[in-house]
Amino acid sequence: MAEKLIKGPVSSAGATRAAHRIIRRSLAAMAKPIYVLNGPNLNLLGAREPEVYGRETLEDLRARCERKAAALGLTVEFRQSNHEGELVAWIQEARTKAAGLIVNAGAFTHTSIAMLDALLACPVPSVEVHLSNIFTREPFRHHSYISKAVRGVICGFGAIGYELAIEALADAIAAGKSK
Ligand code: CA2
Repeated sequence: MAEKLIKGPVSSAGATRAAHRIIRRSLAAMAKPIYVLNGPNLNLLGAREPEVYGRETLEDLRARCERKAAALGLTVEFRQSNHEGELVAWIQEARTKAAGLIVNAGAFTHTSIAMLDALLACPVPSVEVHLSNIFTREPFRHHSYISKAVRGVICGFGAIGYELAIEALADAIAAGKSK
């Protein structure tokens, strides 16, 4: 047994080097922010439909994400756009600039093959988030084009869903997951 303990690290120098490589990569990834991208009309949060989307404003959501990320030793780049092309450009930017990606694509969730294609081409781990439970709402909200391209989907938990997504990404980033 003792012999095994002594021999282990010496005979597994290759494995040790590989482990160091993974740690170096994870640390480098953690130096990059998690991109949190919000789609159309989410700038109206807090102003209308609190029974569906909650009372928090988009700025509250930003502060919540920043707090959660900081607690996990991460940072966030939090953005919102009403324009599909701008969201596509930001997903493309995330390919090299982000450690991970959270997307609430708003109504583009249910329409955008362009966002799906951008996400499929994005090598960083990503999570789709919805404030509301899209499956208990109108049938046209039940299908998401982008789900196919993400690691996981969180919906129906309101603002906390963004925090859950950050936790999931922190785990994926630390594990050196590429997608
Ligand atoms: O539940 C979500 O997070 C959604 O992505 C929100 C989108 C909706 O189209 C998706 O089906 C589900 C809509 C965001 C609109 O947000 C508003 C907030 C306040 C007032 C009006 C719209």
